[in-house]
Amino acid sequence: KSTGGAEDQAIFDGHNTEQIRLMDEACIAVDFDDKPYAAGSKKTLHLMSSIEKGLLHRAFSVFLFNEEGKLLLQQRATEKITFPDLWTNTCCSHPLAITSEIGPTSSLDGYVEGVKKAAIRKLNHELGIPAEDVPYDRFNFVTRIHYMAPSNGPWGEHEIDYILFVKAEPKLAPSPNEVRDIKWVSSEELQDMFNDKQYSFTPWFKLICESFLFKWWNSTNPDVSATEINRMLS
Ligand code: DMA
Ligand code: MN
Repeated sequence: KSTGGAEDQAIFDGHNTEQIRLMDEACIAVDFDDKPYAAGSKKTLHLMSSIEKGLLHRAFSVFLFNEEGKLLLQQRATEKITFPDLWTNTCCSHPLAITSEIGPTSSLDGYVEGVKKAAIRKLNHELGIPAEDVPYDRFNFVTRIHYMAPSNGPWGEHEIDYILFVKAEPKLAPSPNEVRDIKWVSSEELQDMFNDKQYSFTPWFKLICESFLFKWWNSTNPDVSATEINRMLS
């Protein structure tokens, strides 16, 4: 339990109650080949002490483009325990260790199905996007990225991250506990933000932009393997 002993008191000290509660979510621990083998709490899976022991989990990153080809960015809320206040792609989170989000079959197709359902859930939770504005069939699974990044304090990420593109014109009602600000950008405008020192970005968003995003921009058929796991552990 996240509200337990002295150790929890230390790692959660000063953090937001709702964000502490979300650290109890059951995420999916996976092996090096992205095969799920256990449920693990969001807390356990995001402690660098666990990551240093080799724990890895499943995540997703949504890139939502509008009809004009602009990408929706979010600035993470100050309340976020990991990577607060940083600018990043539309929405990131973790599929939960429940049948509908692990996926109906132990295959990449099954996993992608679970991740898309989780993406619809979190686009609503973080940005207030109604499910009908982002229909399941509008999501394109692009590829998977394996990366590791320390955050502040004891926290970090070590994930197999499913990249999803979706084209939509959604209604938006961002949750202030999750999202501080939002911004629609063209590829050129995002390049300008990267050159502007007032903006700081999450490590995974920087990795994805540097490696792939600018050449994939708004593409429905990006030139990348959908089955390989792109290892970005440098
Ligand atoms: C985690 O995102 C997922 C990636 C790809 C870093 P997050 O910290 O925003 O998760 P959540 O919204 O569930 O707190
Ligand atoms: Mn994570």
